[in-house]
Amino acid sequence: LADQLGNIENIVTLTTQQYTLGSLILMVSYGACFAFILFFMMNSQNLAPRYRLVPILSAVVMASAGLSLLQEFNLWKDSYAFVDGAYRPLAENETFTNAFRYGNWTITVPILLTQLAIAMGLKQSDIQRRSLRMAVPGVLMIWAGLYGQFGEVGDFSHLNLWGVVSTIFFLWLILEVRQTLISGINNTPDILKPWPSNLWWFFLATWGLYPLAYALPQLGATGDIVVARQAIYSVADIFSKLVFGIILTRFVLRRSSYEGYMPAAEELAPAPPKSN
Ligand code: RET
Repeated sequence: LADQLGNIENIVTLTTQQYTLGSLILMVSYGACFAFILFFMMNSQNLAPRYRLVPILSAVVMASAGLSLLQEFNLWKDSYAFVDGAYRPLAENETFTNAFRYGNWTITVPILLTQLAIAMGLKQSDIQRRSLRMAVPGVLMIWAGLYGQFGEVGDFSHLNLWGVVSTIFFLWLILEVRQTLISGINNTPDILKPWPSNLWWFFLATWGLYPLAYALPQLGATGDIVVARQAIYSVADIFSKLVFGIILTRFVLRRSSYEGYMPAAEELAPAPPKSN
């Protein structure tokens, strides 16, 4: 069985358009990640100290995801060769796989969940406890999926079995995230209470895209499916990491000023010396 396992990218020939679109999607994804590293770093300056880690962790996520997507981009380029008017897999002794994405999520998913716990204003011991309780099902979900995604070719029993196992961990994770948001709401000033409940829907909508991309090969091993899957992963990545980071940063910015924090540098800096 093991040698029948594989990824559909290695059995499908792409048109020039499909190949270019695939490269483009991967390029925009890593480009967006790298571009936002500095944005998140700068934003940490304006926050109360207890929230500063929120955008800093976003910068770490951006760097980590950017490197892994750059790797996927290079792998994409190496895995296809232009032969007889089409982009053919396995022509250059290299296979494509999305498995590196899963490797990367092992790092980014626990970080994203920790950011959530910090942004909810929980006390230190609760942040640690809640992050751990979310990270455990999160990582198990990813590893089950990582193993499962090698079964996209041929019969789908391996893909589906591990997809179900992974989904069970996902449901467990969803319950843990809900608990974090509920204790967050109790901790959040009235005027900011809509934020955690909107985050709940945002979380479900964006994290829910990943299982769709996982299941997609069952619709057929075609070039359109290969490209559509890169597109779904990219949209999911940009919203669950980048837009999520922007939302959390704006939320903790409001929390900071609501809790009476003023960025000290601006208040206390001496006036610039007059020239002449
Ligand atoms: C898998 C396998 C199929 C079943 C399910 C999955 C869920 C994956 C998710 C991934 C989230 C990744 C994020 C990455 C950000 O850096 C593993 C595809 C349920 C929810 C948010």
